[in-house]
Amino acid sequence: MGMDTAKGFDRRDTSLVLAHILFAFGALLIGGIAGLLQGLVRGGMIKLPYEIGYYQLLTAHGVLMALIFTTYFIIGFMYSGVAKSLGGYLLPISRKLGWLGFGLMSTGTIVATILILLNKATVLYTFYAPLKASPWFYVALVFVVVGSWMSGFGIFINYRYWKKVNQGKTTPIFTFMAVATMMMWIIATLGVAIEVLFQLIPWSFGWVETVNVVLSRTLFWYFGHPLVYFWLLPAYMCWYVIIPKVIGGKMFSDALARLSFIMFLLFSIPVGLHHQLMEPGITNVWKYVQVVLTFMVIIPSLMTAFSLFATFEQHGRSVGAKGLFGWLKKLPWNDVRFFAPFMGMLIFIPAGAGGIVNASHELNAVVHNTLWVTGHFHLTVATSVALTFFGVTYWLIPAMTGRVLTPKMHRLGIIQTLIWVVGMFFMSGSMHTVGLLGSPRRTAFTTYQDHPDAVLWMPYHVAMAIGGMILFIGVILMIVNIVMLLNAPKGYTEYPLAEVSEKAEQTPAIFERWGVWVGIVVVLILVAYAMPVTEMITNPGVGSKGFVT
Ligand code: HAS
Ligand code: CU
Repeated sequence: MGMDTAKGFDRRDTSLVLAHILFAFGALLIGGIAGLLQGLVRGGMIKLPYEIGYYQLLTAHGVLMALIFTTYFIIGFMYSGVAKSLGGYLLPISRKLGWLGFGLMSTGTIVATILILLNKATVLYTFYAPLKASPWFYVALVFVVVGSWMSGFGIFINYRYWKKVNQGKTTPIFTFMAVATMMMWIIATLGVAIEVLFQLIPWSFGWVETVNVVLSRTLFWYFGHPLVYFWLLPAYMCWYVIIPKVIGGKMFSDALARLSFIMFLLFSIPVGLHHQLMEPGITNVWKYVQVVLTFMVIIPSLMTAFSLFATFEQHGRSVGAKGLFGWLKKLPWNDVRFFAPFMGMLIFIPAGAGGIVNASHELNAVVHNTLWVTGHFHLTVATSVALTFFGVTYWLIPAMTGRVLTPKMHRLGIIQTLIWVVGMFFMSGSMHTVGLLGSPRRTAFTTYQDHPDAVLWMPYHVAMAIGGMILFIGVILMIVNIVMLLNAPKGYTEYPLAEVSEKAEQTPAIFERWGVWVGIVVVLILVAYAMPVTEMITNPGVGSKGFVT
């Protein structure tokens, strides 16, 4: 049935995957254009024509890059790996849910993008109240979220079916990780769904006059923090399961990898208040509790770093590496499937350290609402995650289309990666530095009446724009690479899923007792959120009218 042996995949699955991946890169291109322009505006280098606003571009950039590019890529990647690891094809019902999700998300994306371009939704990607968008923008967001749920259900159903036919067997790790990530996603999106349905939609239609701002932001960050792990975990899936195979080695430990995903499921959600440390109206105790939990969620990333070093070293030594760092030489530096994600890992070390700075209450007072934070997330999501997704693309597209990755493509991919890293060094480096000097985020070009502080900031803003220009070249080269991949020579490209090292421990069966984990998540959420949210509802203060920029 439609099984294409040259690819080892069902044609109907590959078209579902490709639709998601190509849509993702379309969003990256449009979001990249917005990013370039806003960088140049902020650097004082251009003025926007046709009454296009800076904040309008900033909204388009954030929504298309951070929300749309990521979500489409992630769903496409997960469906491909679930199909591969569960026997080569998807259940028909899962495939249908995947397409239903794609349709709903695309409808939402198109409507939202049009509204942003019409300047009817200039509310940035966090759509904080009291900034008010057209109600249809929020309705469009509901389509995107509900669409992603459909794809999540598709994965769950396929997984349940596999479990039934393979009783007693341990689920292939790729699918296990996809299930954990989607569970986290669904629990997390409940928060934003409540915010949008019960607060923002009634308020923007004018059915109610005011909105409880603190509550809306808390519901947003209940979702917004796990959102960043929804981006990160698929990158970790590549680091844990794909990269060992690409370098010719094995996974260091199956159990450790699964345990880290369970820890992400447990600790990703009850930590959103670390985005609201500087906000009034939330008792310090609850900020403290959530900062402690934030430090818990750092642990699985440290475990990941450890596993990766172990994988690299174990492989290096198995092929004869000597000395403390000899294994470094054994890594396949001219293989883009390795090189791009590796640069992502490398950059995640300073990126994660920056996150730990943010999470520390006193230091947060220094960096909050400055360009430092913008620098932080351009290293995390826009470099560690994005470069990993690019690295996946180089083999995923050929594997889906029955084509091969040529040496020339490897070279182009490595050049693309280097351009990205250099552009980000300038852009994010300047953002971090000028953020420490106090330059605010979410601000168009201004000289602040030539205040001495602002005079100091200007060179950094120009360096940011130069980095942005380099990055834009990186976006264009990535799109060129994708077009070339789609036209690469025909042939077989393997889907690289690693095996586990013989030295690894057995995987405990408790890891798949989802009921237990979800139960603990619910308890943690109640501990972290029940009291502060109750306070916000019973003592709402004065609600805010909407503001439109
Ligand atoms: Fe963050 C703000 C805290 C991780 C994204 N973050 C943001 C925002 C975004 C974002 C988008 O506590 C802005 C939201 C907005 O618009 O307002 N973040 C953290 C912490 C972590 C963290 C504690 N963030 C991420 C990730 C993101 C992301 C991941 C996207 C993907 N973040 C914050 C806080 C704020 C914040 C506050 C609010 C700031 C404010 O005031 O507004 C941690 O998860 C980080 C843990 C990571 C590590 C690194 C482990 C290293 C690894 C690599 C190993 C490398 C190898 C290769 C093996 C501890 C795994 C090396 C090989 C060699 C040979 C050397
Ligand atoms: Cu966070």
